[in-house]
Amino acid sequence: MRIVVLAGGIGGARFLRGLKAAAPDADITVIGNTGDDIHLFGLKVCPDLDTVMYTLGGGIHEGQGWGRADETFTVKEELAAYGVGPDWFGLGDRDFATHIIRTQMITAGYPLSAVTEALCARWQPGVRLIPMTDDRVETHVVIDAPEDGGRKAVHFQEYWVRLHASVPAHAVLPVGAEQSKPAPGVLEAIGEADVVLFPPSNPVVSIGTILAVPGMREAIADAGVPVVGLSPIVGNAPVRGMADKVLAAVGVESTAAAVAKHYGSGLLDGWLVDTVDAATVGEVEEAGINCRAVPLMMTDIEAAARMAREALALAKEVS
Ligand code: GDP
Ligand code: FO1
Ligand code: CA
Repeated sequence: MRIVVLAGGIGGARFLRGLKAAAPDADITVIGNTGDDIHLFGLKVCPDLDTVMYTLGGGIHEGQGWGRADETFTVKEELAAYGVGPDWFGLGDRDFATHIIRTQMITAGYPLSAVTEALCARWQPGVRLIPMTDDRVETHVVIDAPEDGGRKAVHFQEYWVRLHASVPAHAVLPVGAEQSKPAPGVLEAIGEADVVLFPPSNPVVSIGTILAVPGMREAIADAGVPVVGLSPIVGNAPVRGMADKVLAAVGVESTAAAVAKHYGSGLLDGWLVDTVDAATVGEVEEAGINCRAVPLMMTDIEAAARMAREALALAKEVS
């Protein structure tokens, strides 16, 4: 079975670990979010691609869900000793090697998709990881600029990591998305898929950014195969992180039903909500999306595998 999964970072990666366990013989293509990418110290950092690669390749810092296990921060300390910032983004020594190689290959003219394939040759994630586009797209967030009473756009990572999403976000802008095109292999993978899955990733800055690449949403909607998503919102709150803050920025309530409707019945055929949100199944079905309430907490790989099996079962039901 050929499965295409749109993935951000932590939530997407943990779901993918379950999907691999649930469907060991499936051919899984992951379309990764690159809107979180940031250039630091002259290096190109791709947080969501790296989280998927490290998590599925066994190198992730499990507790954080990002960065490497057994990390040290000597380079970071030396940069700080020179007074060279920013110091709020925790890049570890092992992680720096990934960014050095990625930047070296990009500078040599390789597209990000080729770079990602090369890095995955070491990590063997067991899925084909393709960036949503080879073109530069970076998510920026419009916040208040109290100093001049106006507003300013900051890089998503500054909003998310330095500001901890503690200030109101007025808009979320995937800068460069309009000029971007799907990376080689993306549309082909969607065209050949038997099912497309939206894991419990951030609907705005992960899945939303991937769908902002021109042609992506249409390719998925027109693929003629079941599209099934799993809610990252449980009991009207994100299971972790601050997705509610960016959902508010785009005018979407933090409820499992609102997220399904945000994706729309033109895209989604099926939607899984957690059992605590069983009361909203009817509301989602009224929107033309088949809905089931099942446990959605990825407490371990087997729990994620059960979720993946439920998603594949729903896909079969709606096909
Ligand atoms: P990020 O890019 O690192 O933020 O990761 P993603 O965008 O892929 O996923 C982030 C989302 O995962 C958050 O909005 C969380 O609510 C969601 N999430 C994390 N763990 C779980 C879980 O166990 N169950 C569900 N349903 N969602 C989860
Ligand atoms: N997230 C943080 O909350 N704090 C960090 O210091 C941090 C460093 C970091 C370094 C490399 C990397 O690939 C990811 C990193 N992240 C960090 C996660 C990153 O901000 C993710 O983009 C978000 O979790 C949302 O996707
Ligand atoms: Ca992300």
